[in-house]
Amino acid sequence: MMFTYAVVRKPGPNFARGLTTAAATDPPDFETLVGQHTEYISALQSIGLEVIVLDCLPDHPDAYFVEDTAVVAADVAVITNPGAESRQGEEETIASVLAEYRRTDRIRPPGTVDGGDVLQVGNHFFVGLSERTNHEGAGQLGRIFKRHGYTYATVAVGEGLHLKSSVNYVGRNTLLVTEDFASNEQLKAYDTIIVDRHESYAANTLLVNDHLLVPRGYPGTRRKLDALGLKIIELDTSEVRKMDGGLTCMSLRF
Ligand code: CIR
Repeated sequence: MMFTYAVVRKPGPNFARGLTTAAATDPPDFETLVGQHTEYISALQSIGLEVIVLDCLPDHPDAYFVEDTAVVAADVAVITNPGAESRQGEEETIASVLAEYRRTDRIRPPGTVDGGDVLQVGNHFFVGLSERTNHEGAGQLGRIFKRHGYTYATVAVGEGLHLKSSVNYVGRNTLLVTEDFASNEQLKAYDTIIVDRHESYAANTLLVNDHLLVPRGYPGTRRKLDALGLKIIELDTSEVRKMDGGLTCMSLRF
């Protein structure tokens, strides 16, 4: 999968009012976040992507995490119905952007899907069943994929917010996985790099063409990824992490 475009959204001053399970930590610092967002955009541009930057949405603090609102394949963009009530409606602003680049389809209620639960590896999609993505939504998505010639399988997401909080494709037929997914039967067709438990956040690593974007501050995972021989860009995601986000959910690539 070679990407040409990325869609990102500016963080809003309301960012800290989004959903998070990290209630005990300090709230995100807005200025630091803006700096991290700018570095993220620069990294994507340095890889050669054209970055489309959307304005923040005053009514949706989590709209920054654009990946949850759509799944973009080579020939179709599926607009999701996000699983958290406070996030429903974010997808409308994404739909109009993606319609310029792809035929679009939709996940319809009672189906819910968050894009963070959808991992594409070649012509195959793994769809995580999570607190955000339900059976009905996964089924709708699977039927759309099938019509477009893809295969798909559901994966139970026991731990973590989304599938891609724990499992990501890092090239060379290899998945980067947390210990919880290390012996998952559904993933056995791939080699795995297992992230140590104390670094499990680093599983949220993003393959963009011939580069890996890796969260800064996880040296054990960095060493393991070096063995793949890809170019690595480390990025600080400290403020995004405070809202349960990571490198994958900060953009939509296609
Ligand atoms: C949420 O709970 O919806 C946001 N605070 C974080 C979403 C992160 N998205 C992702 O990992 N795909």
